[in-house]
Amino acid sequence: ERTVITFGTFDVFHVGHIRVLQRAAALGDRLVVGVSADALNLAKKGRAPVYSQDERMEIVASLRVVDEVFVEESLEQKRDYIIEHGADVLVMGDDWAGKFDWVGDVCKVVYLPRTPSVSTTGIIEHIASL
Ligand code: C2G
Repeated sequence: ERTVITFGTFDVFHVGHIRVLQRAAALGDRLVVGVSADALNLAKKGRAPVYSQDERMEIVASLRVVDEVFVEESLEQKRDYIIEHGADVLVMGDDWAGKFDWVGDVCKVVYLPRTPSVSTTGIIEHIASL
């Protein structure tokens, strides 16, 4: 059995998110998703997500292509999460290209192209302008 792991915030869930998860799932038999903690987002982006980590986890866990979800507390723990979940492949969108090559000693690392012209920031700006 080939396990695929991926990570993300998945805030204000949109079509770019489902497409990367579907493409990640297609690379193996089982898809595990690390959903980034609220505290990690605050540290990384300087703002809290629109949806709480519990809500984001509930949404991602409900998807047909997702087998398991867990909280991603920090970017540095990536190798530990990969080992803990027995992942054979790490998938990330290509906005992260090269950034996680350092886990290449424990699994294969694949960067998939992002879906063009959809982003959480764009959605927030759109709604704010209504
Ligand atoms: N994504 C995509 N196309 C978009 C938007 C996002 O393919 N138009 C992908 C990203 O490349 C990523 C996943 O969807 O693989 C989740 O994106 P974010 O929620 O923005 O995740 P991010 O905040 O980058 O968190 O350990 C890494 C982080 O937790 C990743």
